[in-house]
Amino acid sequence: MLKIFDERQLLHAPLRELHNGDWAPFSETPQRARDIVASLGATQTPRDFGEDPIRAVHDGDYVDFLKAAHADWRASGRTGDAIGYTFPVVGRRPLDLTRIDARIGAYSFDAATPIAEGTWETVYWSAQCALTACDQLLTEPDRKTVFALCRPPGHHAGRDYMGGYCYLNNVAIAAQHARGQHSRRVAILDVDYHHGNGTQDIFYRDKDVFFASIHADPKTDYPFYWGHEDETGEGPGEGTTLNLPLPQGTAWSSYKTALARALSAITEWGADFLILSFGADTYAEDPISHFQLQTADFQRMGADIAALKLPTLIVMEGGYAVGDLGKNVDSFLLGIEREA
Ligand code: SP5
Ligand code: ZN
Repeated sequence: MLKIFDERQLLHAPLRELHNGDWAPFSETPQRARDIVASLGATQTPRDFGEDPIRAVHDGDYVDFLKAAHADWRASGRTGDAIGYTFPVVGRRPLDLTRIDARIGAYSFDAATPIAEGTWETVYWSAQCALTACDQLLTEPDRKTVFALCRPPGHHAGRDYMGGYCYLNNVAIAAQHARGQHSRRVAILDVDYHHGNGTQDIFYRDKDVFFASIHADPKTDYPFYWGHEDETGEGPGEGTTLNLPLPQGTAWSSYKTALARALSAITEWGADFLILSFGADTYAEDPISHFQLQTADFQRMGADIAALKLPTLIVMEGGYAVGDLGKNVDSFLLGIEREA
């Protein structure tokens, strides 16, 4: 299986995040990607598609903000990573605010997503990674699956906001490329422990992209405000969003039932291209999550997904059990390859 990764994705390394009322070490570390790379074998570097496909999903002012935010932070006399502390609660009037704290709050929904010196370069190459993998799958018909080792992850990022360690929405950027350039009927399946609120938000009113997510119930888990069962899409997109929240403690025996539901919804909808938001934070030993999947369960998950026989782009999202991350990704890819 072709695997895409770029060393520049290691540059972004914020020190800390606000969590449960206190500072905590930043969980989304470069070591995550190193751990996966170490067990993947050979990877290829991405092509450079430029900013156009990024700007096809994200608002231009948000992208401009991301590129300049760290320098703006330093210019206002700060040290360390740029991080917001005030967020507009309801709606965001187009105010002409210049202070970095006002702007960073307006473009983020949590204080767990700092901007460090190498952040733009890292998120740029992470997006190129998804685009390259997607393009290979579209242009080389012999390929059934390609893995994009995206880091940082992307599924919490919306058109004009960051959050949950995510800045650019890698799967949305790839989905837009697949439908825009290649007229594909795209379904996105999100199996990260956390609900993919950014992806949902981007396609919520879109009838041509199906979004299904299996995740920890937002009544108890981050990101709290999205991912509830009654969120099913809006306007023309009504019925093209499927949320399957599961309780903390969920193991494979009940996870697989939800997975089967998501997969049959994708089949019924008539997708001809599948993009997977793959998070390994459903693992029993994940330090920030509360499901009970074992390493061997990822192989089962991969096999069930590959049984759809759709061209499948696998995009890395979360997973924080450094040390076991590589073997969990391997187990998943093995399941995909054996069945494909
Ligand atoms: C992509 C993804 O999996 N994002 C998850 C974001 C979850 N943020 C809320 C939980 C934060 C827990 N942080 C604990 C820090 C200890 N190092
Ligand atoms: Zn996650």
